[in-house]
Amino acid sequence: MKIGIVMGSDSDFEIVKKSLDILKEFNISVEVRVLSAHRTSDEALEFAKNAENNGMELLIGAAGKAAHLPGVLASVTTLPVIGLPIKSSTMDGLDSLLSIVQMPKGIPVATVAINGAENAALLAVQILSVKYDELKQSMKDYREIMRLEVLKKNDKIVEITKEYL
Ligand code: RP5
Repeated sequence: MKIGIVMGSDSDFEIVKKSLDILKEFNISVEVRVLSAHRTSDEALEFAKNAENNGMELLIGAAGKAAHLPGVLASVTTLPVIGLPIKSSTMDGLDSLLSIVQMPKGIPVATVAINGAENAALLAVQILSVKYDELKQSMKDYREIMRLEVLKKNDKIVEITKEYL
């Protein structure tokens, strides 16, 4: 199974890398590109148009500022597109979030939180798990590990706050 991740600039990579690490945990291979909706629009469109034929089952588009990239990708493919707003400007990423989430009807982009790279990857896994049963089990295991980690943190805080009882 394979997905594509397109980011608008190499300056987005530090955040995008968090998606890659999670996708690796789930054994999902990823084609990664730096393609801007504005600065390399032909190449971005070409990548999205050919994504399905090239074996990709979903796209993540990561961009900041006037973040048109995920919407532009979504306009030329029927693969699901997840938008990852990057905090890369003086507006704290709110510009990116609104640029990505406010798609016109007909061309949806499933938008995660500003810099929410982990959730972009997890949502991708969950979408693919409709088709791949093994991902469903892996996601259940992932959540169980997360649950146990939180409970461990709870135990620690309960212990160090005993004196306030
Ligand atoms: C967007 O502009 C990119 O996605 C990036 O988040 C932002 C800044 O790009 P650079 O000026 O760092 O290349 O297109």
